[in-house]
Amino acid sequence: MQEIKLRKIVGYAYRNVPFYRKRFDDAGTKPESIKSLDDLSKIPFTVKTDLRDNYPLGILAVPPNRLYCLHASSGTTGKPIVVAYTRGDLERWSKLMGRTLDITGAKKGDIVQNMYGYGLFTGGLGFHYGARAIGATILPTSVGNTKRQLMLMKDLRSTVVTSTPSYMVYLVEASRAEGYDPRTDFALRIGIFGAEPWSEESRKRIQDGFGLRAHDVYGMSELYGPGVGIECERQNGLHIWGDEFLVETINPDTGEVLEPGKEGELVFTMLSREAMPFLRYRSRDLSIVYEEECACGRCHSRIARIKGRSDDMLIVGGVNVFPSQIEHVLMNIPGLGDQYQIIVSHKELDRLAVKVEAPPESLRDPNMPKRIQEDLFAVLSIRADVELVELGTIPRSEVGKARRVIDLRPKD
Ligand code: DLL
Repeated sequence: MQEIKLRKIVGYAYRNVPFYRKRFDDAGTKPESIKSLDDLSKIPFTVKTDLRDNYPLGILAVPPNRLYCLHASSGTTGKPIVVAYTRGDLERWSKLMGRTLDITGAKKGDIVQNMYGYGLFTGGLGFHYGARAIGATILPTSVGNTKRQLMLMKDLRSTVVTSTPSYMVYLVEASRAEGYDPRTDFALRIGIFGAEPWSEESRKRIQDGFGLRAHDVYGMSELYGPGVGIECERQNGLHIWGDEFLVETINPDTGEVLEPGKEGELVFTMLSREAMPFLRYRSRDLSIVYEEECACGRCHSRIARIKGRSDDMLIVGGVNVFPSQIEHVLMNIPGLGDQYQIIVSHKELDRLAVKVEAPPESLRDPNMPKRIQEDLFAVLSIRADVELVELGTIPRSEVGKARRVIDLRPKD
């Protein structure tokens, strides 16, 4: 099935997307030469900056009037990347999300409290479609408003919860502070957490705190959104839905394809995406692919929990932040120095702070920090604490460069 779909999608992308036609032609690869899975490595990679270079919709394979939906996520500079879905894409994604919920044991009769953000981020709507697909009852609380989340979680007897893992770890303590006993006051039995890296230690805190089973879920906007991979009840690696995604690992420096079992960067080929077919898309996420059958009996191969990134993208409270986006904003504001520092910390929740050098006139300007904060918010959709400091005060290394990113978050 994968080979049939691969041949079809390669021909489709070549015929319908000038970007792919050029890529193939430049690489001297004929679509007809992709016959089996062994030929996958002949296909040139696609990368995030290809989306930026073709902003907003240059990689479309269908006329714009066939699009049913658009989402967006962080680009590497001022503009986001935009991803598009036809009606068929939305149906496929909904089915995948239904399966993603089903594998965790969620079913009709469950109340799914969906604490992922609704909007341009794919998390909220992705899980919404999935809950609809399995006939569960959806409670679309979206992000934030902790008191209300907890009140509804208790009063409506939510049984399944979806959110970033860091927010759920926070809720363990926040619920106690609000006077709840998280183990007895709530009816949660399943939690589905992803969109950012987390650890076994966080899993334990969530599971012990709320008395539920916590599943890791992986995805990204370019690959529909959440639902690319999900842990089954064995909680031993995330199954990648093999009828929709081919997964490879490569050496991030050389692009060389690695054997299963070796750690590298994950590369995905979508097998049926209509609006925006992604061929050999470099995720920049580091992991390991396991092809052995899982003890659950499913034959969809698995990946290990994401180990990190092969680029400098930060994830702050589930939101993707590229240091280059922050630089782009700062450089577009007149009256600032060119040295800055990005400080990420964690106190209950993730926090982002930006320190930037400025000449005396700007230091005296009372509106400057607010303006920077607003411009950063317009690009990142998160509020950063902004501090202006005198020129020359951000420490430089011996080669004269400032250390741009300081991540003070505990590793667990
Ligand atoms: O984060 C989609 C998503 C929503 C996944 C809800 C899971 C749950 P993006 O905003 O495009 O999409 O960010 C994608 O987030 O390349 C990873 O670096 C990171 N990421 C996603 N899931 C995990 C995970 C959504 N389970 C980027 N563990 C990806 C670690 C994750 N990192």
